[in-house]
Amino acid sequence: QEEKTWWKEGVLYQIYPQSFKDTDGDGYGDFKGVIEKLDYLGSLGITMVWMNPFFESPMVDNGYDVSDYRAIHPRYGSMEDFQAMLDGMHARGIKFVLDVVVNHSSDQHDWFLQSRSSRDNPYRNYYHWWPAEKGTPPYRHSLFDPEGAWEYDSLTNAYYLHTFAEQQPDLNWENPKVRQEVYDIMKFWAEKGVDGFRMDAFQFASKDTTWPEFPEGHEEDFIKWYGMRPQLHEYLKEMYAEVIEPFGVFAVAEGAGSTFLDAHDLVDADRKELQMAYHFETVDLSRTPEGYELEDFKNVFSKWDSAFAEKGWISIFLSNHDNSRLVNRFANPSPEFRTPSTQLINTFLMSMRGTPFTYYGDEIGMTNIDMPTIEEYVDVEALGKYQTAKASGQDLEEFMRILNYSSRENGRTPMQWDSTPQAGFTTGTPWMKVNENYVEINVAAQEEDPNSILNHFRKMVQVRKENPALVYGKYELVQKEHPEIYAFTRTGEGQNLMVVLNFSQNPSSIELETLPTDASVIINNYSTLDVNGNTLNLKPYQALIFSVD
Ligand code: TEU
Repeated sequence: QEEKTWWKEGVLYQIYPQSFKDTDGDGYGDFKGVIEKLDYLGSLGITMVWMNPFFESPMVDNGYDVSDYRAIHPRYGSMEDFQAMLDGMHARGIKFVLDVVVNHSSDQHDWFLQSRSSRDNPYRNYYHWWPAEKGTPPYRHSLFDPEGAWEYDSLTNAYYLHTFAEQQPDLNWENPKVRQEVYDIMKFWAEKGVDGFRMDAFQFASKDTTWPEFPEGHEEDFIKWYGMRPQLHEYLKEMYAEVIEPFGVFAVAEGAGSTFLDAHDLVDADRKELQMAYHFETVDLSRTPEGYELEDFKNVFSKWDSAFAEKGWISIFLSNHDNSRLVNRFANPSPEFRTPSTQLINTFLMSMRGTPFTYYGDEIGMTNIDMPTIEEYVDVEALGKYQTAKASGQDLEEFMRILNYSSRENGRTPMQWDSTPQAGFTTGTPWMKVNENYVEINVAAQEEDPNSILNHFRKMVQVRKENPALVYGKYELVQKEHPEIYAFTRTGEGQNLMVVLNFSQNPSSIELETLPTDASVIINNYSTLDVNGNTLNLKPYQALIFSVD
């Protein structure tokens, strides 16, 4: 096995800054708000924070369109506020992970303004241009723009490439100057003391600039066609030597290619590239209201675990700002089961090998909001998908049913702190509506209740920290075929632990060689333990970890 490190042993908490805590009443969360909540973060026991982009930006994609990588968007505060927030985290033993959005910039970035201004501008080849006299460029698919990834710009009679929105032109990573600019930006933040980087959409950074034709329908296999070109690895090695190693920081890639080999090439220690990656197979399991099958869920996690058993490291995540809420997708939002099922899914997240990434609000079981009509949507991805659906004659009613369940807006509503107006998030008008259920689901209410989702989350973070087998131990599936229960062992570091999770809303049972006792139980989301002979009987969504010795 590779080296033991803090980023393997840590628990990461993701903050969407515009939705966390507003202190100046403008309806957007800010750094001062995070500072106000530092003790709360400390009380969770988490050891890392990843914050989504807060840089200067026209906000076409909520900050994933950066117009100045060294400046802070005024709504979040000043550089001094940033430094105070960072110092406050460090004082509490929390490391900070910066979001680095460099597959593309904003079209308002000075580089792009220069680049588009003339064909012989020194910044021209900071981006990808196709001169229109060569005809229409070979089709490239855009993830956000129904018209494709090439945008015509009459100013120089040429097309530029944008994998995401048209206001997010792709940077030309084949240009060594661009790469140097990016490393300089990363150094700027590393010097301020950030401890890690999350590389946004990075698997798409390198392009084949001979622009071959791709076959019809290729976009169905997007990552295969657009991701992980061999040159990407050269650039990552360069980045490692320039930034990662000298500053002793770490970096996690969004996306892990389309094969295990791709993922290993990104993260194995001897590659000297990145340290961690996250894949989309889990979230892909649950993109419609019909939900997922436990069998598939077990398979995805088991196969990724075995692929990384000897070498390399991944993160484990079940939700983030690009997905709807954890509770709706992997647990059970009904009032009767929300608490035990969310506790179960948090138990699972914290007991797998791989660094757990938890998304703000999931520690209290925040849920999706209801947005049945397209008029309410602001997200550039949702609007793009709607246009595509409309243009291709899809059933729009069905489309909206799925969008309402799966859209990114669901995961972006303000944090529910208490039962005062706007959930204690802001004294003004929130940029995005607060979920009506804040009166019931909020931090203050759950602080009071020892059996709340929040207090279980805290306990579970502690359990992970105190049991190194949960971090480094071997994972083995137990009774793979069980239709309701996900059971597995984590063995190593002098420990032998068993995790038993009843994913069903009905009671279920499992026969085990070693059964839990009151003394061997490490965590249980119910106050009861029901053992009968060789059988462990579990309540709906009961989640147990016990020591087998
Ligand atoms: O997402 C990259 C990405 O591949 C998206 O297609 C993602 O899979 C999709 O949004 C899921 O619904 C990153 C960021 O996480 C996302 O928020 C940004 O919008 C995107 O890059 C562009 O920067």
